[in-house]
Amino acid sequence: MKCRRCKIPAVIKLPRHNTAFCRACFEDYLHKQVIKAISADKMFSKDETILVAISGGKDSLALWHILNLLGYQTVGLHLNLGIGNYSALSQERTEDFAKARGLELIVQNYQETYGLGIVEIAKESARPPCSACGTIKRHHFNRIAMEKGFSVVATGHNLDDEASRLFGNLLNWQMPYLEKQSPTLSDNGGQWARKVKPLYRLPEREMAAYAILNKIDYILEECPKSKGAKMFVYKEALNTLEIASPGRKLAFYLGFLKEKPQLFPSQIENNPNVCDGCGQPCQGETCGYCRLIARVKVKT
Ligand code: Q46
Ligand code: ZN
Repeated sequence: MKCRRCKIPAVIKLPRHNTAFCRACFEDYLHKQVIKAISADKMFSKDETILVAISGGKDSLALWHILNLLGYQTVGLHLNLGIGNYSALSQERTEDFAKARGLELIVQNYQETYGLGIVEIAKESARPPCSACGTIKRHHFNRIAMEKGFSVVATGHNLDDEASRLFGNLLNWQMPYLEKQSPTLSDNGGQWARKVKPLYRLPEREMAAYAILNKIDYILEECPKSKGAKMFVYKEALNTLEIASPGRKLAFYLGFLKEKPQLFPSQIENNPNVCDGCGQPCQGETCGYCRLIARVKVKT
């Protein structure tokens, strides 16, 4: 197997592009996909400092690596979810990565903030762990960005994450979620930080290859609370389709983005309500985070 561009031995085959690349050409291709996402969706400029949400996994660490390589100013943000050894290891990987590269990192610990970890919060509020976790993560990304004056928050969601979320939203006809799904969520005229996903064009397999080639030391373990999550079933289903028809995953997601303005002419993300409790974007009067926390005896 030879690299299509320079004809030296290839390190990766990309069936969806009917091609193969050596390391240098693969990295060049991958960086261009990130640049394309940033410019097509007007995610951010080099004048801004980007708050990058870092879980300690391959996608977020690789995103941080790429943004710095491309010359963007960044600060990392790690939320320790309080899930035993998994969270301790995630924080360790993130801190080691930041330290080795001299990058600024903010760490927020759920256990210290609430006196409870995400598993206990989910139990007390009678919510599935991932649902409670997602709500709390979103709140703190927004809150920290607002308090520290960041105009943009970037997350490491890749194509598999976005396509499987779209698949789940369609299977369940979740119209409000479909309307909100986008690689860029508005800052509502500077009221909040913009939320962006610069890896949305890149599948998990390519991000894993990139992380390994760049010797990024990421956490290999899956979160113990992810077991049985529907999202993994949707990812599997899309992977089966991708094998039968390479490129299907990206076409599915890009097709949605193309049709979205016709499907939802007045986009909700450009006109959300403001939560009466915390001042963050929400769809009713009180946001999901404030409703969740009201049900849990957390330290204040
Ligand atoms: S960290 Fe949180 Fe994920 Fe763990 S509890 Fe679920 S949502 S699986 S990305
Ligand atoms: Zn709120």
